[in-house]
Amino acid sequence: MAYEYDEQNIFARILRGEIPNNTVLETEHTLAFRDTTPQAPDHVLVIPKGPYVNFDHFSDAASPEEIVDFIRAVGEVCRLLGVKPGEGGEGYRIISNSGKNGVQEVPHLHVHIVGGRWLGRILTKTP
Ligand code: DGP
Repeated sequence: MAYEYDEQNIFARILRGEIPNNTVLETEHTLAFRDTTPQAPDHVLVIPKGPYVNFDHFSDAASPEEIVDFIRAVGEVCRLLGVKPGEGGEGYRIISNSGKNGVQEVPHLHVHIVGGRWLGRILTKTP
């Protein structure tokens, strides 16, 4: 089944400039901005500018240029946040929620980069 992209989702509206955002990085194909409900001192969302619903959609349908730009942007945001372990940072976690079980709230691909505090183990058994 093909993905249907909702042009009215909140990140599409951010990309069209209809809603303000706190930009951390913008490249040709990618935008990174601070999450409005941060779960840690560093909490940045990285999104492709193209209409992709989630990570597997992006993997299937994006061009090589978009994919390289996006992945490089993720690394660059980690550098800008100062969280890269190889450069003296304390580390970070990348999360990309998808669909119902992934509890995805906004249906436009985004990865969360979270850091600035100890994050605990990746998953708990709750609820
Ligand atoms: P999720 O789809 O569950 O992976 O998370 C969506 C995230 O998007 C959530 O952490 C809150 C954030 N968010 C929702 N609306 C806005 C918004 O208008 N601006 C920003 N910067 N973040 C938003």
